Amino acid sequence: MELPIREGKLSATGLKFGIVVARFNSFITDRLLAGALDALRRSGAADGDLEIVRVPGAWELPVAARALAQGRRHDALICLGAVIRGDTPHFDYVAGEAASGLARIATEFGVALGFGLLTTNTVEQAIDRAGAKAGNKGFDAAMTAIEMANLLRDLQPKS
Ligand code: INI
Repeated sequence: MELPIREGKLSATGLKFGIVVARFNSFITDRLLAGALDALRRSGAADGDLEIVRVPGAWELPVAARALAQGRRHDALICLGAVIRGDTPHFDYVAGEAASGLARIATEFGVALGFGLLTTNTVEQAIDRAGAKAGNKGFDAAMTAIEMANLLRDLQPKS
């Protein structure tokens, strides 16, 4: 007997995306954005269905994502930022608040949200995850957003 497994397909055709990008550490976040756009276009998204919102830093990602979620114009959100550890505890506050704020929005609004926030100890680790040795976290976040948008649509009660 075939098991009734539900999983989201990886097609972005006809889906609308809101992408929130932090400007802080833009030499990294620009690469994350390029990765996300590459994933969306290669999966069938049209440029006219993409809305890009820039915010000062990762700490501002949740409030902008919340505004987009409230607008309900998008099938999925993708949030991109890079928090790199310095010598002070600032890192923990920015990274922690950004991550928990985004998780709260995803669950509260039931919206597909690709979490593309890098939290690294060094600049080199961030570079590696923004298109160098360890893939591109922006690309991965966009693919997750596509899959979750399709899955959540499929899980909606049928009227
Ligand atoms: N914002 C980041 O996106 N990454 C960081 O590494 C970072 N550090 O290290 O300070 C950072 N700080 C700014 C923060 O996100 C807010 O924009 C700022 O505090 C103004 O509210």
